[in-house]
Amino acid sequence: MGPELKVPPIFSPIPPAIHPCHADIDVQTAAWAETFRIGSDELRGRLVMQDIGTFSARILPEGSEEVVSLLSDFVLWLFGVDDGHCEEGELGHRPGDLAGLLHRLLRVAQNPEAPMLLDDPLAAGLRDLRLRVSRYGTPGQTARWVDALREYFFSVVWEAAHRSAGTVPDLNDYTLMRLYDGATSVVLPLLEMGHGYELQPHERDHTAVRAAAEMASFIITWDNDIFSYHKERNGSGYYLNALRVLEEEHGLNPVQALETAISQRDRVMTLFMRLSAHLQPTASPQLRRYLSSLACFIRGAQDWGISSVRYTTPDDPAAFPSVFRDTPTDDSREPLDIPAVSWWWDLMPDEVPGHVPHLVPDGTA
Ligand code: 3E9
Ligand code: MG
Ligand code: MG
Ligand code: MG
Repeated sequence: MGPELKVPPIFSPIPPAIHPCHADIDVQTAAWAETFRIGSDELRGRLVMQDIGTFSARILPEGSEEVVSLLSDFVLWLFGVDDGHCEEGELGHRPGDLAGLLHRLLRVAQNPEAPMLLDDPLAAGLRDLRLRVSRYGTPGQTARWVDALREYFFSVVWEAAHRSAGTVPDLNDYTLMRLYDGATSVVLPLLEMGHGYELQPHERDHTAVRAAAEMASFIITWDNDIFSYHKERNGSGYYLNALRVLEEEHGLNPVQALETAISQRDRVMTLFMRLSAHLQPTASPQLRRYLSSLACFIRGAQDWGISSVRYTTPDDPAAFPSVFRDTPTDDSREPLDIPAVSWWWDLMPDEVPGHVPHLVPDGTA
């Protein structure tokens, strides 16, 4: 355990917002976790204190109460998998066995009537989540949610391979893994359901729109890596986050790694804002809502990240800011030197001479 790392105020150009029902949703999610007995008694006892309902209320501040509640139960369930099996459980060191269990869970998500994992609390919780997803989403959105779970599961198996070998991936591999293993992409279908619309594939799957969603995932997970570094580094097991990757890849100390991670997320944040503004004028009302929900997701994760006891760890307090700043530490328009995502910067017409992306259904920008 090294000296405490002080996190400075982080750049956030997005205003905070919260659903008025946040307190009720926190209480309902605690009851849901108890009904389905998600995680061990000890893990569940911790999760229900972490304001996960409040987090969901920040992600969908104007969403329907039923979907905010569904999202909240789902995020708690995800922590049941991520903490319970991957980071604190034995399966997290056995990628093959973890892949088997996750495939069985996927089958339950896809076919809740399948008589599988009948004594497994996570499977029972997932059946309930799936029924509610199909109540508030279309068949297409439900299928999308199952596919997103699959990509999250695939990435945590990759992460488990590193955990079992005690290795740290390079920055490019870590960036790619982190677009999925932070479980951000599984939340995306619920952003649509929360407002009762379905994005048309020619918009949702347009390269620039997918890139905006990926940028949101990058920012949310880099912010998580910054705010969870204290909990993760001081925990007893293997941990993997952007700061550790930067320390290993560039031989940085934690202070330098923090500075680098902040500059990376600032560059992506400024690009996200520019790309969003560029897409807005030609976007459908649904796409405008979706882009705004991505922004709420980013800001909600920030507000939750600096305040939940999950990260502040009152018994061994993290050194967190209480405010955000309104200017980036790095406003460079140069792409990050990370091949998996450097193409994001090609999407801005005024920044790449002669290149004009607009919303057309060909999937290219
Ligand atoms: C996040 O990474 C793990 C996810 C499974 C948590 C569930 C949260 C969401 C779906 C919303 C996305 C929010 C984030 C990433 C804060 P990690 O580093 O294991 O999370 P931890 O809380 O342990 O730092
Ligand atoms: Mg994790
Ligand atoms: Mg974790
Ligand atoms: Mg973390």
